[in-house]
Amino acid sequence: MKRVFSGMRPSGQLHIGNYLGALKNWVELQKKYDCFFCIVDYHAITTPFKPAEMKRNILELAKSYLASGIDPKKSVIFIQSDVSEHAELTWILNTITPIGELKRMTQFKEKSKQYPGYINIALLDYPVLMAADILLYKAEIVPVGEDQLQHLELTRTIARRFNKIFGQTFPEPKAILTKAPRVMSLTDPTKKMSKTDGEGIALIDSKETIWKKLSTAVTDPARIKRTDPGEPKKCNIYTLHQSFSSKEELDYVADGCRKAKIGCLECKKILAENIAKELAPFRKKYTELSKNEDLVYKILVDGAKRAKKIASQTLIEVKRKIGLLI
Ligand code: AQP
Repeated sequence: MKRVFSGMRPSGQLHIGNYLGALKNWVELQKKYDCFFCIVDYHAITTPFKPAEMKRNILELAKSYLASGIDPKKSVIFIQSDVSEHAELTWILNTITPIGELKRMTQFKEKSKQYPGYINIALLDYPVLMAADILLYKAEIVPVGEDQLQHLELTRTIARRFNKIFGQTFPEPKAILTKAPRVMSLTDPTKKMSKTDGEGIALIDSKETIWKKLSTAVTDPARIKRTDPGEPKKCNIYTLHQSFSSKEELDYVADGCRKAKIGCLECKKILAENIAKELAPFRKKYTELSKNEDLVYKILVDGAKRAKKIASQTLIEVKRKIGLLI
């Protein structure tokens, strides 16, 4: 069975971008593949964070994985820092990764701009840690959002380089994208929706909160007045409809927008209803898990054991190949 690896940073509540871009795919993939889903806490400390909130964020993320339908009987769910091999392999892969390649990464440039007082070596090294995450499990498939494609390409380069220098060891992993690989921000549709911005629709948001966030969201700028016709293709709300609404609703809002038969608020109300409906099972499961957090801890401890078994084998193989005493 082919292996899948993916992870998310415990940096805040998951939003519909994380869900549509990655998480929804994970649930499907576990039916066909041997899946490893990681809580990448070492990645989360590369940008500003509050130690007092980290433990809670890790637990909330584990609950989100489970509430979305990741089944711990089928898939391995674990915390990155519980498996020390991730950091060890990163160190080794650092030795074959030129600094220039890391400085070119878009995410490094963006995060450096966002946090000018926090440009640390680990932020630069983020993609090498990601490569180590994936290669430790010799994963062949990596379901991610579009923003992570550049990092995945670097993982492939690192795998190729390692194989060439030290002998065939790693497969070159392939990315799998969803139909909505880049969900845009509600307040600034030129930017991707992001956890740390806190403006996106969180998976645990109530119907009222979803509506509150959507009601002020940016639409086609051509629609200043209710009677102005618009172009759905230029509207972030219509793009979201494509992920949450039926064919009939899509036709209704597209036609209503183009002919100014409906206003943006009516269009958003339909979307709010549909998002709330789709996320309702997630919220229910999440609430149930919140009453039984001991079970979530147990799943994470068990997951780390299962992950470590494979990670340690790969690390031994790598150390032998590069000539370290073992
Ligand atoms: N807006 C998005 N659209 C589609 N996919 C997205 N992903 C993130 N944002 C979008 C995908 O979700 C997965 C988890 O991402 P992450 O936790 O590693 O962190 P991130 O990419 O940095 O996500 P955020 O939400 O933007 O968090 P912060 O604000 O902490 O940086 C990845 O597969 C990602 O592609």
